[in-house]
Amino acid sequence: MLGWYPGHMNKARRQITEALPEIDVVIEVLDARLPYSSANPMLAELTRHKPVLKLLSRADLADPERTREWVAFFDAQPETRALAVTTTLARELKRIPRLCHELAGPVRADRDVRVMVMGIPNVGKSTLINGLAGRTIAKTGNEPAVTKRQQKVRIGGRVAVIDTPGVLWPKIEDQASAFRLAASGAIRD
Ligand SMILES: Nc1nc2c(ncn2[C@@H]2O[C@H](COP(=O)(O)OP(=O)(O)OP(=O)(O)O)[C@@H](O)[C@H]2O)c(=O)[nH]1
Ligand SMILES: [Mg+2]
Repeated sequence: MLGWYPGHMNKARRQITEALPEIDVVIEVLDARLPYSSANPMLAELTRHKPVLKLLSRADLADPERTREWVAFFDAQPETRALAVTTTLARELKRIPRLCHELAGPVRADRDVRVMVMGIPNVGKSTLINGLAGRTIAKTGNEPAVTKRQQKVRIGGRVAVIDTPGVLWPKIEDQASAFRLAASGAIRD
């Protein structure tokens, strides 16, 4: 596996690190079919001082009972809320701005709550941005590395969200996880 980790992901991770000090809330997008394997430990380390909304995307493709258990598990963690959605259905995203405000706590009245959307490639981050904004501003597609750079969008309700390129981590130790990630489309064919 040595040397597989692409340069664009290094860059994406660096830019996430640079932008993080200004961020109030992180939305970590996970694949509802593989909530454990789609969680990037590198991002968890970067964001451990931020409140986080764990968004389980592709709920339409996952086992509803298992998904409920995962949501309850994440919801019980400190400074963490969880929500399972079919990200392509904008109506399922309506609760997200309010959840971001709750997680952020009080912010100055003259500025937006700043939210950064992050996660592995091809999990639905840009689809989420478009659904929240109510218009197509981010390019989406069923392959990894569609998003090349950060993009900030104000979605109303005093919330601004930043889309980021998908990031994996250099050494995927667990072979079962590597297989699930490949099957989910996070790694190029
Ligand atoms: N079935 C289903 N498909 C989804 C859902 N959310 C996103 N998709 C599809 O998943 C694919 C990837 O979506 P994107 O929003 O481009 O993913 P991304 O995380 O921005 O990907 P990168 O920018 O490459 O990191 C697209 O074909 C979406 O239509 C969902 O909840 N259910
Ligand atoms: Mg994208």
